[in-house]
Amino acid sequence: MNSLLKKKLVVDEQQQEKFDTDGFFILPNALTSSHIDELLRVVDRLYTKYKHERKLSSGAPFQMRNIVSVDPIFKSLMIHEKMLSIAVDVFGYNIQLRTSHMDIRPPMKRDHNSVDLGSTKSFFPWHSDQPDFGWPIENGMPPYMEMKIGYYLTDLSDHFSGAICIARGSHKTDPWVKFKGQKIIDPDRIVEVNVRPGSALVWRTALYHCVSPNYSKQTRKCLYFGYHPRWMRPSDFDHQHSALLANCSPIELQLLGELGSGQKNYSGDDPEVFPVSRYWRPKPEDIPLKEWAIKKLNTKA
Ligand SMILES: O=C(O)CCC(=O)C(=O)O
Repeated sequence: MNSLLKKKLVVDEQQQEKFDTDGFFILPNALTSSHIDELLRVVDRLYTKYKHERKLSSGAPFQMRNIVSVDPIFKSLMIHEKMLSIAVDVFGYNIQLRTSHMDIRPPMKRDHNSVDLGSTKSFFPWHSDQPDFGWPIENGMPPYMEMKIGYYLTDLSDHFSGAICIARGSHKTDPWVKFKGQKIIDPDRIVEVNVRPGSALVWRTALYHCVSPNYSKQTRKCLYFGYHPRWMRPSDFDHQHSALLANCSPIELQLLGELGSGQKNYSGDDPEVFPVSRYWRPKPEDIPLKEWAIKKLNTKA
């Protein structure tokens, strides 16, 4: 049973075409400047706290996972109406969060480890997102297992300012070429996502990606929300803690990996004789995002 809608909520034909062919599209002005400021206040508070607690050096990068459980502002970004509509458009309504993270990358000195973009010896080698032991591979390529939305809170419009770099179309065809006896990513396919604050990147995480060195004067700050089907296991949590789940809406519960009803009958109502996972075979109340999307489509029409 396919969880894709027959029509799109917000994604237009060109965006879908780009997402299918190149594996990504960029949305300038996804966040307002006041929203960026509010997010930055929380990001900075967390960064200051952990920098101190973990005794990080001033140039050390910092990543924090499962941020939706850390501050309500991240949980509310998870249900940002337009961005959630985009996730539903490109991946369907039977989805949940696989991961949510913030990534901080202070300016760095130019050295031999940073110049060679994405090389195995560099600070951030080319990779695609996958669990240990990888995805099942078919005809040399991974299937479509997940997508992410990246939110960029600082200015990344300059070359080498710490922006993510992606290999265009590498979810579909092998991007590696031979150069001087080595395998490198085809330079013609590399896109450095040089964007203004508030931009979002909607992308398939099967794309090979790395990060450009940050030779700018400011610390790069961004957030990622990764979505995958509900029948997979998230990477940041098994079940989220009860304090986070208390007072959540049905849609928030679904996205946080629970049943939308808030009940815990994960194996169905007859687990002794006929257990059936509600992730594998959901009831309508388990996936309120479906009803939400259909209602939105009907009001749009
Ligand atoms: O820091 C970045 O922009 C890249 C993060 C990354 O590799 C990922 O989200 O998988």
